[in-house]
Amino acid sequence: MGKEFKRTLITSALPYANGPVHIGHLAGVYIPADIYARFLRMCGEEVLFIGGSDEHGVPITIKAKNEGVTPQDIVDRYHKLIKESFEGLGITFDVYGRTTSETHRKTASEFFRRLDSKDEFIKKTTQQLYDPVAGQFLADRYVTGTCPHCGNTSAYGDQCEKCGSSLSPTDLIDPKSALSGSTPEMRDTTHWFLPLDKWEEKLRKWILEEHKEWRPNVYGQCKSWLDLGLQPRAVSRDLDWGIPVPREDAEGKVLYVWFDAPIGYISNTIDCVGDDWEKWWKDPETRMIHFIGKDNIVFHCIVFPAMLMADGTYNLPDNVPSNEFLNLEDDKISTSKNWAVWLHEYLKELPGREDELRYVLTANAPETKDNNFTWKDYQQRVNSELVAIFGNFVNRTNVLLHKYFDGVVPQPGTPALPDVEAERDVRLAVSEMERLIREFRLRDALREAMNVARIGNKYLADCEPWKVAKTDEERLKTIMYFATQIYATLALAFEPFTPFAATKIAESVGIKKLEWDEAGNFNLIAPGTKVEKLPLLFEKIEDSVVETQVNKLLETKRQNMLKDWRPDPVKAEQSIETFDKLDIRVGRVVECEKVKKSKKLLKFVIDDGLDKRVILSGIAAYYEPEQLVGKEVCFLANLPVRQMMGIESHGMILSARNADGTLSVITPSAEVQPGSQVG
Ligand code: B3M
Ligand code: ZN
Repeated sequence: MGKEFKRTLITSALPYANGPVHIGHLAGVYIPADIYARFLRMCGEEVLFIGGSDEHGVPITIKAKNEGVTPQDIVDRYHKLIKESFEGLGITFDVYGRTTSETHRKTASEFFRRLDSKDEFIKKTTQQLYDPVAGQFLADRYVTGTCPHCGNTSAYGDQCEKCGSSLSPTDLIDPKSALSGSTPEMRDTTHWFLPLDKWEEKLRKWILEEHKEWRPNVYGQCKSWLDLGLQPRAVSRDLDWGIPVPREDAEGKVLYVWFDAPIGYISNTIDCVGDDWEKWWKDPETRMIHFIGKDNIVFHCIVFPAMLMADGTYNLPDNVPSNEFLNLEDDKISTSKNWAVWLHEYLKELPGREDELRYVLTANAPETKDNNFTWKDYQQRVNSELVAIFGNFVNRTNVLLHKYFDGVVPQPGTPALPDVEAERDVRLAVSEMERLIREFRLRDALREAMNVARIGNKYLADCEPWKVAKTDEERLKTIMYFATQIYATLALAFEPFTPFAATKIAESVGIKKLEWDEAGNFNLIAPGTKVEKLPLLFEKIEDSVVETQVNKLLETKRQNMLKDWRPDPVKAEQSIETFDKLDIRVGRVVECEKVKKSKKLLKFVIDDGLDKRVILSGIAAYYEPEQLVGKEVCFLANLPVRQMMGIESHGMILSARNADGTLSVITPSAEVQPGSQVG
């Protein structure tokens, strides 16, 4: 703090290339990192924004195994998909690399070798879980079991997703192999460990004393790790997917994914700038910012810094802005349950709405606590904020300028009080916005950007140019000149947040390069400048659009219910005589209609072969009455008569209750005479 920096290296967590990215990733990491990068670039600062895929580790090999393809197939597929969808959302990485690249293999191997040659590792033989059926050691996610901290029965060998604890496979209670389901046994294996305890004091001083400005969630997590005391951590694994440990006595061992992945930031820097890379990592005048999600805090604040300290030639991160989690419609986002809004699907299904997603995920960012994304809130924010405030001011100003001055910015006269006040308020808002971005308070910063549009709307409402137009041409010129300055300032204020809209505004006034120095400059657009007509910046989202998305999620819920469903246990044994007492028959539906004032009941008239009988059945939610007329159904004929909604029911129509709770009427597979016995 207070230190002057020449340049900023921004990293964003490398997503595992084992699936597409979703709104949780975007809100937590990529949108904030992109906002920050765009803002610093607009300030003319030297910036490098690093992204890329994390292509090693057990998440990849498990996915490959499930699909019966190679890990390489998986990472090739998802690297491409993720990279393209980030581009679609306007995330401006300077490089989007991959940890299966040759540069990375070399960089990570050299990093290990250097630490090894400085004797920074401990080589140790310990007992690890081994799956005798699959014939391999069970690292990380290859083993599941009960979390010793919270009792979650499906914790992974490296982490409990319920309570967030970071675990070792041997911590798990009642471990099971994810490969074969078998109970693992203990076997000896040798690994290389980084003694984190050696760096504990240094880490403690660096974080707890020198970085009190870090977010409370980050600082707090680091403090509790440090207070528990650090242990040596294995940096190798018994796996066949990863970077081989560069030692002769390490056959069959690869680098642990959390050892190689952060080095990926370095490799991707090298891929981006070549020989110049060291200035980004080693020059003390460069500052490094890691954007991550909260489950990655320990790796970025403790483990990776310890690796960098062990090397001794690198900078440490200056800040690690980490977000909490985003839930979706009140449930935890889950890749395995397909409970997510996937970026690649969003881009396809809601084309042209990239800014909207960026906006909503920032306005609702989980910066200080877990937050919730709902489609209702999405619609509400787009319609009442983007459309009604930002879009409204921009479009009104553009239209008025064309109406009165053919789109040419007029020469202003002497400013009046509302003009001076608007200018002052806009300046205040943009300087607040800058302060907040620099403190990584992006939600609040976005609010200040929106305030610029609010000030604009208030300015137009107060000055009423549509009235002044009839009486005072000179005053009208001044008003429209000032409104145009606010209009152009909005391009600057929104560039980090909604870059597509910002570009449109900038292009309409002929600004080629947005420079933050100009924010709040009320001489930004000179009189005589021709402002191009602008189509509506944002359009209202109709109910049907969000309904489609909500229905998609409901369908996912249904699918998950079907997947998780188990039949009830079989009831107690009964004799055939008991069964024979029940008179089950086939009848033909002669009439069927809804029962008035009842949501559940349908009234049937059944031809039972002897007579017609009325039966009520609670299946109105699953059938239109017409669908059933003429059908043959099975019914229980000898139940006592029962009154429902004032109607007598003479029996019960048999139906099966499906796993999702829906009911399906039982019909014979071929035509049968009404009155036939079932049994
Ligand atoms: N791939 C973990 C994750 O996606 C991991 C991040 C690596 S950052 C170096 O949560
Ligand atoms: Zn737990």
